[in-house]
Amino acid sequence: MCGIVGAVSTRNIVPILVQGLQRLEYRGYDSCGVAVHQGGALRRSRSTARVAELRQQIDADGVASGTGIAHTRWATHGAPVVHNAHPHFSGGKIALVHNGIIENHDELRAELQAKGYVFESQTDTEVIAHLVAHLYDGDLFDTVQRAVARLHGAYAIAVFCRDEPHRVVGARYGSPLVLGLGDDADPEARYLASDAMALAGVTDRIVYLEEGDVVDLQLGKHWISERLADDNFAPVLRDVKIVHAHTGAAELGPYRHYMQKEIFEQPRAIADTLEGVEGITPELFGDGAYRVFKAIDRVLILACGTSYYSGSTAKYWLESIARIPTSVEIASEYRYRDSVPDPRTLVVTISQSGETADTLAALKHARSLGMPHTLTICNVATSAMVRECELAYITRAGVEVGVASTKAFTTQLAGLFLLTLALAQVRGTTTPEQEAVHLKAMRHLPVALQAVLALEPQVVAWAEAFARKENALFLGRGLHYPIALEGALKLKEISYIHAEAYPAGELKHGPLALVTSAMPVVTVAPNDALLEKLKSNLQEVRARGGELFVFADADTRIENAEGLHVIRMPEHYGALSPILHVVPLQLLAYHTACARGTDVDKPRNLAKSVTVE
Ligand code: HGA
Repeated sequence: MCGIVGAVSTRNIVPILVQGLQRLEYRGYDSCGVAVHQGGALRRSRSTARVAELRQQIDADGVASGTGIAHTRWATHGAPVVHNAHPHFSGGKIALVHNGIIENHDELRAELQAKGYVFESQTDTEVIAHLVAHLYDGDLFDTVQRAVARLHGAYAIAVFCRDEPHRVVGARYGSPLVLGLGDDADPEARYLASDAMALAGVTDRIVYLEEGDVVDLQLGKHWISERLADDNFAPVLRDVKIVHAHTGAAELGPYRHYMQKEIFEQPRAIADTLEGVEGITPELFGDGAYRVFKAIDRVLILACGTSYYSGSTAKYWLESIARIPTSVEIASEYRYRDSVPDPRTLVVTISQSGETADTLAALKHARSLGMPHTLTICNVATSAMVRECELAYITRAGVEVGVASTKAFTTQLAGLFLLTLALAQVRGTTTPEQEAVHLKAMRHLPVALQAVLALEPQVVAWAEAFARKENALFLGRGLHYPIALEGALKLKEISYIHAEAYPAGELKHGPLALVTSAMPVVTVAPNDALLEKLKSNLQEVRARGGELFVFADADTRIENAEGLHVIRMPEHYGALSPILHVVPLQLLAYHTACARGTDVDKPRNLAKSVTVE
């Protein structure tokens, strides 16, 4: 999603700004731009093409300076066209980039228009640029503090003023922003970025700004002010952390797309995630986890999208193995719902990036309701989510570039299974022998996943048929119902085929009406306690002429027949079976999308880390 980079330095910082944008590119964006302070004026280049094209445009325009800001935009207000791309200017004096959404933009726009400000875009962001220009009193740091006090909604901003060269001011509330300090090569430089990854190789000295902070960047110095409850600001010191951020620059190797590469990386990602897990102990989740696990008797999982489905799978594990009542909620719903809090709840958030705006807000909401015990399953150790939660399990999926999540999902499942076993241990619902059997099965997962990945050629054959469809149904039962949901989501996200998932027992309560010979029905068929029930559901589909595509465990005795296509999975893998069964669904979505010729790694309208509400 949107990215911000900003800098002040004695050298030309445009290459660093552009490189920063390139590092944030994989998150998805629809336009990009850079603005600098050059020759006593504001200059900018903006584009709806890729950052590589923006770089050429910048070179052609001769944009160069020691003061500048840059942005990748994922439009929320106003179409993805050049005049809506950031940076936005006001009066040839203020240049500003913004991540987030300003909720009172209509009211502010009316107010500023009445004062004579002319708007050139349809964005909510432009109101901030004009507001800063309107309030400007010769001191940008002070002005921004007064301006942000008028904003409702979420923002990370970077702004500079024509009248104050070598000064950039940043502010954050609800969207992430970090300050970077110059390294030995350029000690006077100061940087801003929405993610430390944008500054990888430029500096590893990072200050994570807190909610409400405003930061002043000047050559060789910086100041931070925190926002107080009465909307005044007070100077504050924030720790400098040494952060070895990944560059995100992963090589494609023999793969056609990052998504394919990431599907095939799952055995390694799971092995890395389990590395160092010598046995099950609450401390896998951080110091003090035993005390927390003893103090709770419910679990509330908050997540969005694919992470919501990993949480939905974990509910089955937590209730059946750890015998702990668990609810799973979509973060964007929970944060606004009038719910009944229970202080003896472990609030578990799940997010690949750890910056998902809705999940962060849901976490804060849960805490504000009096639920202090929080744990996150997250792929980014330096993220806001990890910093905000009492306990954490960091998955080691590595950088995930494809917008459609794959290895992040399966490693989340691995982390959630460990959580189940740790809670089961503390609650005495598993014996040491049962725990050892589960752990052994987890350690064998990388090998088991390899066997599933070997099914790719068979999935490719199915994908040809799928590519001609416009609708698909996915069925699963029990633990594999969330896997069917995830399979349908993958197909929607990257192939744009309309897909819906149902627990197979629900078919006859409505969706069976959709089944004709034109409707492929994908079924997840593990050899578990519900197999015979599932077989009856398959009969219901066949009886209506529906065409079945079944991923069946070896011992299910579901055989190929007229209108019934079977891909044989390995032996049933017990409680961990969802981690294996999701893989062919990822492959099916991937190869169907390839056959339809879509932009697999950057599907239309979607972004990687969803940092706006
Ligand atoms: N609301 C602004 C910024 C959008 C954003 O943060 N996207 O991730 C706009 O629409 O330009």
